[in-house]
Amino acid sequence: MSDACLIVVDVQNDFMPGGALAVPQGDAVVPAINRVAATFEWIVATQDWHPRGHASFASSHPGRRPFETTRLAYGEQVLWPDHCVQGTEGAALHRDLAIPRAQLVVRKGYRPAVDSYSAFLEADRTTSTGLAAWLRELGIRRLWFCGLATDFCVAWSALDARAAGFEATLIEDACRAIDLDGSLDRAWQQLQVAGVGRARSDGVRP
Ligand code: VGL
Ligand code: ZN
Repeated sequence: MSDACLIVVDVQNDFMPGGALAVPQGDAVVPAINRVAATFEWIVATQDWHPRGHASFASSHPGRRPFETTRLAYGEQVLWPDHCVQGTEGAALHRDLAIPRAQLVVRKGYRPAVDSYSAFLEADRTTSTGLAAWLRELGIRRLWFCGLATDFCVAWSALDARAAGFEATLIEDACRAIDLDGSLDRAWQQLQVAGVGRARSDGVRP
C-alpha cells in the first residue's frame, strides 16, 4: 500500500456552526475532505473525546469563563466550553463526512486531568496516543492533515508529526481555524519553521 495517509482531525458536531465550540465555517471542510479522501488508501480520523468534568472545561474551574487561560499541572491551558463529551451527539463525527474506508479512529483528551490537541502527544507533552507507532508499523511516512481547528488540533498534530520524523503537509482549504488572540498567525509561523508543507486540496498527491 501507499506510504501516505490522510489525517482527518476532529470533524465533530461540537466544532460545527451551532455546536458547543463552534469553529467559523467548520462545516465547509466536509466536502473538501470527502473529495481528497477518495484519493487516499490510508485514512485516520481523530475524535476529541472528553469525560464529563474534563480539566479543559471552564465549567470545571469555579469562577472561570470559556476562552480564559489557566495553569494546570503541565502548564498553560485555554479553558473551553464543555465540548465533545464521550458518547454525546456533539462528539460524533459530522454525518456527511464520507470516510468509510478509514482504518483507524484515534480518540484523545480522555484523561480527566490532561487535554490533548495533538493526535500524537497529549498536552503534558509526554503521554503518547500510540498513533506514531501505528503509522510506523504500517510503513506510513507522509501525512496530509485536514479538519478542525487549524490553529489548535490540526497545527499541534502536524508539528508533532514532524517531531516524530514524518513528512507533514496541511491542506489549507480542508481546514478552518478558531483564531483566538492571534493563534492562527502563530500556528502558521510554527508550522513553517517546523517544515510542515501547505497545499490546496486540488494539489494533493498522495
Ligand atoms: C480543539 C479546542 C479544544 C480542536 C479541541 O479540535 O482544535 N480545540 N478541543
Ligand atoms: Zn477538546
